[in-house]
Parts: sequence; C-alpha cells; structure tokens
Amino acid sequence: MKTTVTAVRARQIWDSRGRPTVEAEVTLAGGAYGRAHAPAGASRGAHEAWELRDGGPRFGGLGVDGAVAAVNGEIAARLAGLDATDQAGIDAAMTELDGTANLSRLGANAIVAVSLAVLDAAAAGSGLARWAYLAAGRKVRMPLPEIQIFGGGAHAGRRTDVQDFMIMAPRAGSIREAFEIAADVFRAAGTLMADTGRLAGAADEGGWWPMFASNEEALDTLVQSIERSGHRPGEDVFISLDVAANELHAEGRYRLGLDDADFGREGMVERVADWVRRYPILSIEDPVSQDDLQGFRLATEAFAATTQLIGDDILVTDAARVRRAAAAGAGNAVLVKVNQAGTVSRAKAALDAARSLSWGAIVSARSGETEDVSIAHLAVGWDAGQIKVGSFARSERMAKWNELLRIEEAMGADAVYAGPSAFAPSVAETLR
Ligand code: 2PG
Ligand code: MG
Repeated sequence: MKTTVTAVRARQIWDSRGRPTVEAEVTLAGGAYGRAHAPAGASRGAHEAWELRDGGPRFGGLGVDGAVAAVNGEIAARLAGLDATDQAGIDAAMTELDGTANLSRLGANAIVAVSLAVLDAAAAGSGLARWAYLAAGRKVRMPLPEIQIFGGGAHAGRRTDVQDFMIMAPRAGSIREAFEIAADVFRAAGTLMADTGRLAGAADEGGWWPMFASNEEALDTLVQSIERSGHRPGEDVFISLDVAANELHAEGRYRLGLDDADFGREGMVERVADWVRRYPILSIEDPVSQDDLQGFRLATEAFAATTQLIGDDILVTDAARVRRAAAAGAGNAVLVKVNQAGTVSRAKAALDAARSLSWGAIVSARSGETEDVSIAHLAVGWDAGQIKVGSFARSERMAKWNELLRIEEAMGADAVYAGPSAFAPSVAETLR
C-alpha cells in the first residue's frame, strides 16, 4: 500500500529558546514524506505527558538524545509496515509500546513528533494539505486567533504575575483582518512602551517585555495600546489573559509578587473577577492552579456566563479531565496542546469532548516552538474555532500565522471566520 510507513527517523534540532528538541521524519511506501517537531512548555502542568530530557551536565540537562534514540530504535521498528492513514492505530501502537500512562518511557516529545509527522506524511500521500486532509470534506471555520501583546510570568523572568496579555478580534471579518488589527495593536503597544521609557525587548513568545509596576498597569497599557491603534477596546478588540496561576501557587496560597498580594482560593478568584468587571476581558485561562478544581468552579460561577474560561494546566488536553471539570460545573473551554496529550489522537479526543459539551476549544502552541506549522492545520482541519500561538513577532510565531493566511486563501470563497461562534453559547451571546 502506498500509505504504508517504510521509515521513521529522528534527529535533535533547536527550538526558539535555543534548547534541544526532537524532529521526526516519516516516509511512506509511495514516496510521501512528513516531518514535525516537538514543542516545549515553560509553564508546564504536572499532569502533562512527560517530556523526556537526558539530564546531566550537557545543555543544562535538556538534551533529547534518549528521545531521539527511542524514535530511531523502538518506535521506528514498531511503526514500519503500519498504515499512516490510520492515525488512531499508529498512536495506539506508540502509547502501547511506551507502556506508561504519561509516556515517560519513550518520551512524549519523541511520540508527539512522530505522531505529527505521520499526519504530515499521510496528508502528503493523499495529495492534500493537512487541514484539508483532516477536514475530510467537512466545512471548517478559520480560527479566531488569541495574539499576545505583552509576555510575562515564566516567559519573562516573572516580571509580571500574569503570563499572557493577549487580544482577540471576534468581530473581524476574516483571520486576515484579525491579523491586521493585531499588527496595529502590537505596533501601538511598542510605541507606547518606547514613549514611556519602558521598551526593554521581547519575552519568550515575542510579546513586549513587561516593564510594569503592577499587573493592572499592564492591563491599563494594553487598553491604551488598543485605543492608540485606532481600534475600540470592548468593541472590535477584547483582552484575553492567561493567568497561568499554577506558577503563583504554593501550599494552598496564591501570591502575586508584583502586586505584593497573597490570596486564598476565594481571594484569587475575586481578584480575577474584579479584572473581568473592570477591563474589556473576553477570555481568562488558568485563574487557579492545576489541582484547584474547586477554584475553577468558583471562577466559573463568578464570570464564566459571559467570559470564556479556559483550562490549560488543569485539563492538560485530556478528555477525561475535560468531562470531569464539566461535570463539576467548572470551565467552558479547553486549551488543546498536542504535546500535553502526547499524540494527535489523544489531543483530538480532548477537543471532541469539549465540542460535545458545547465548550470552546483553542489549539495552542507552546512557549518553546520551531518553524513547524502543524498547529495551524490542526486548528483549521479540526474546526477548533480558536488558536493561540503567542505574539505577532518572531518567526516561530509568524510561521503559524502566515500559514493560516495561506490556508484562508486556499479555501477561497469557503473561508468563514469563526468569530463569536468560537465560544461557548452564553459567551458567544454577549458578542451578538
Ligand atoms: C501556556 C503556554 C503558551 P507554556 O501556558 O498556555 O503561552 O505556555 O508553553 O510555557 O506552557
Ligand atoms: Mg496556559
């Protein structure tokens, strides 16, 4: 069969933070070829699939020789002869071969790179772009992008407590227009920082380095940037925050160092709820820590009827966790990171769980990325409705945004921007 896997190979390459990561290549009997890279997070949930690093003195312990060897040895041997169009079968073969729940034996970085490379090869073998191969003839929407303007938290030496200060343009007419708005706001924010003597470079995902005296000063500056760009906060452009509160949490308390504030669960939720009331915020991610389902439920009660509430570290792209949170009345959207799940199939299962609950779903990059554009195709082909890639700068980010422009153009008259339909129904209602 033309789509039979004939070769799987890996090598160590370097990511956007100059750290080693895994590149996998897959070749099929008919000559089709696929390639993909494992991304890497900095603010990682403890329940994520396991990224295998070599440890020891070399590269600060971040080497991936073990993961590369796992691909070139056991994984390559196991996948030879399997059909690349059977993504579920390939992914199951790798998870069974690994034998651990969190893929820690062979490494989720090894497995995810191969899983994505198999998808790439299978699409190539079918003569289709990955998004079209995944869509399989169904009508899919162009996703609504979340675009970072200031990067903080673990991506900027903890200069702010909140990690991602992002914008969304749900009322844009197309993703092309959403990018034009983002470019305006990003530029205006840079000018504003320069004019006020606060321009100090970029954070890990390309957002402006957060030279602020409080988390609210960052929010105020973001609103000013939107205004300066000529767009209207709360009308054309909304704020989205990833609090990444797991990083602020220790021994049952939340600490906002920049604001010199210390909270219990209720206080933390109230602080975020207060921001939601006072700023044009449309989406909040991880307002509480990875194990604080009770706090996630409190946040849901406080503001999720009208605001998107995304679980990242608390849901870790796991279908069972999504269903458990929903049963507890917690959350209305899931962040989908393929490397948190470990395989394309597991990530898709988390997205399907969200969809069956009428939740929002945001396909997301990691803070450590490469030129790999797989997630642009997943977001479109899976009809996720939203995508998060980082800022509007640096080529590991722009590669994904630019790929989305190509996809939109290829769709031609069929291209429909998800807009408000990307959100859970009660949140979408606020935009109509
Ligand atoms: C997140 C991501 C992307 P990281 O928390 O959502 O911003 O960060 O990849 O470091 O986990
Ligand atoms: Mg996050």
